[in-house]
Amino acid sequence: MAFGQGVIWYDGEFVEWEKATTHILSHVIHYGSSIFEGIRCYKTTKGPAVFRLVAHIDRLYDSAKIYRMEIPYSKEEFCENILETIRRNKLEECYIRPFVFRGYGSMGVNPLGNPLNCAVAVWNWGKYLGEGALEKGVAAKVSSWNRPAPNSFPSLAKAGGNYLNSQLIKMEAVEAGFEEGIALDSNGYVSEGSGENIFLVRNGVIYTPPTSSSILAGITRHSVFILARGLDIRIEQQFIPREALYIADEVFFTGTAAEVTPISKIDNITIGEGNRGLITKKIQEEFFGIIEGKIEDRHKWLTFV
Ligand code: PPE
Repeated sequence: MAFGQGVIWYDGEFVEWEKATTHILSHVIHYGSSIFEGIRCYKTTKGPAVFRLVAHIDRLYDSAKIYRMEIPYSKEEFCENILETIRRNKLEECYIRPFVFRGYGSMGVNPLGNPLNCAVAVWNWGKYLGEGALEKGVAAKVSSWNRPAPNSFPSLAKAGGNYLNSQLIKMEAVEAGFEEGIALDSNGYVSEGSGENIFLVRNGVIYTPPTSSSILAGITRHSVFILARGLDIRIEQQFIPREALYIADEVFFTGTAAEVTPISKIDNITIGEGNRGLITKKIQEEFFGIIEGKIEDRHKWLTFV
């Protein structure tokens, strides 16, 4: 099913794609009041399987809690709705977008008088950072836009409004001829990409910014921690100064959409040899091995559809 086709689960019912609409005076349209997830379903040798479904649903409910949204379904029901949406659309692999938003009722910043709407859409979504990105890597630019300061926009909530900041980062990068932007936190330390977490490798050790650097606590990021430990590669969370990126042996992005994508150049400085590094490749092999069903799913990351 391509983007624009099939059925969408919307407030407890399956509706045709073009009928899944909301009023233009919905709260979310004016004030960015939504929370969402991005999940991938992969075609494995044993049939379609969703990667880390429970972890994503837990994060959705965490985002809801931060924004005082009472989702009227249990986590189990939400998971089942996702699986059923994939089945009804007869997809072997897809991107899954569950979301919850403040709907139509009243205007004004106070969201509490508006209904909460819930939906799940699925579609085929190819390579996020372009064809060949997983092998060759992408060029990135340190953004002139920072991530929000602590206690401004909560970065641990995956909220629609946060993505205005991401859009500024992405547009600046793309208009300057780069595939992606890398934002610093409000103290000037490396934070993350517009829609990805970031890792660097130096002298055989992997480093990534801590959650206190205004990052989204990525589920792919968490998976990399577990894969690295399984490979006996040391991995540390620490504040990362911008210039550490330039002198790293390898740098890579992680995310549901971006998966594990090497970064070959930052601010036109070549990283390492300028191609996918050895540790990045090892992490990719483990990651893609598990999601394709070629390596045993020893961490129970797959939910079969
Ligand atoms: N940081 C940000 C800001 C972010 O949006 C994502 C996911 C991540 C880190 C990585 O998180 P995780 O997917 O749990 O490993 N970005 C989602 C949205 C991308 C989009 O363009 O839409 C995604 O990858 O699905």
